[in-house]
Amino acid sequence: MAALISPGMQLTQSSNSLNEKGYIEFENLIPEDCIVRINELIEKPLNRPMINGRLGYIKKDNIRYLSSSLSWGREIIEAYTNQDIVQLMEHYVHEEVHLSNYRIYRSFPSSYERMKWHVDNKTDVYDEAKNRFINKVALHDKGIIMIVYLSNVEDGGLQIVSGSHQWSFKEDKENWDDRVNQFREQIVTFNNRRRGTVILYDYRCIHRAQPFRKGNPRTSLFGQYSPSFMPVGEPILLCTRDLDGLSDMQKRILNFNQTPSGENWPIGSVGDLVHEIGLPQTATSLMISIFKKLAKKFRLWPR
Ligand SMILES: O=C(O)CCC(=O)C(=O)O
Repeated sequence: MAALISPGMQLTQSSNSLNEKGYIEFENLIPEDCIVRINELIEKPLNRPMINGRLGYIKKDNIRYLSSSLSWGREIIEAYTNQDIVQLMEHYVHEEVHLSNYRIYRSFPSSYERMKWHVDNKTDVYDEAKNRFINKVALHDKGIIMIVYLSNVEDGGLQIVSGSHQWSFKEDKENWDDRVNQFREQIVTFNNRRRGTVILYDYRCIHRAQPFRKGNPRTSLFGQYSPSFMPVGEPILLCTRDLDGLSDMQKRILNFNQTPSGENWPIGSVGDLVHEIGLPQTATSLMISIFKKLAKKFRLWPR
């Protein structure tokens, strides 16, 4: 089990832990009332699929992704721009960082969905012609991912290969499923954690979400913070209600005045949406209604 480190810990000590193991874990770094409020803000949209411009969730595999995750309330912005966390990240990376990818999501148990073991020192550019994201590993990229558990997590938690940030970047390799036998002993699993747990890790570490077949869904907040020499990343969409009084640091982290270099991930598929809104049922009712109209027209029904 990973060692818990208190927020009072010195910056250099925390940074050393990141250097040595590739990760660090905090309890109570984000105030409990902020976590409660974020949960209130996201509950409704996490229960309605995004359709025709109405914000909600986008379904991909066994996960619901909240659309425009940063737009639902100021508390979400505060969590993403927490001063202690940003200070630690910049101390570790030796560069200013910015938020390049972000999402709030709810993962459901599944007997067949599995996230690949992977690294995130990469760029992901959307290819319009191929209609998909193209990922390219960037060997010189060194940054941090923050995951905040918004629900208690018993199963299906984050898994990290301890120390792998020290060697993974030597290979131009994003997916590591074929090497699991070589690093099995170094896997650290962040299960049985309370909501509010914050995990920071060097995104060159090999990691994934542990597959889980049963139990409660897991709700998480994910932010990828890249050094300034890396591309801006995803568009950051905010609500004007939340902009007053943002500090210069917050604006910098949120890429104010910068042009995004990509699209928001994920882009939902029509197939997933059809499944999500139960179109087979809708199609059946549509057919029944057409049948009834024809029957009426030809005076077959009602008699
Ligand atoms: O949710 C997790 O535990 C890991 C997420 C992750 O690795 C990703 O989204 O790339």
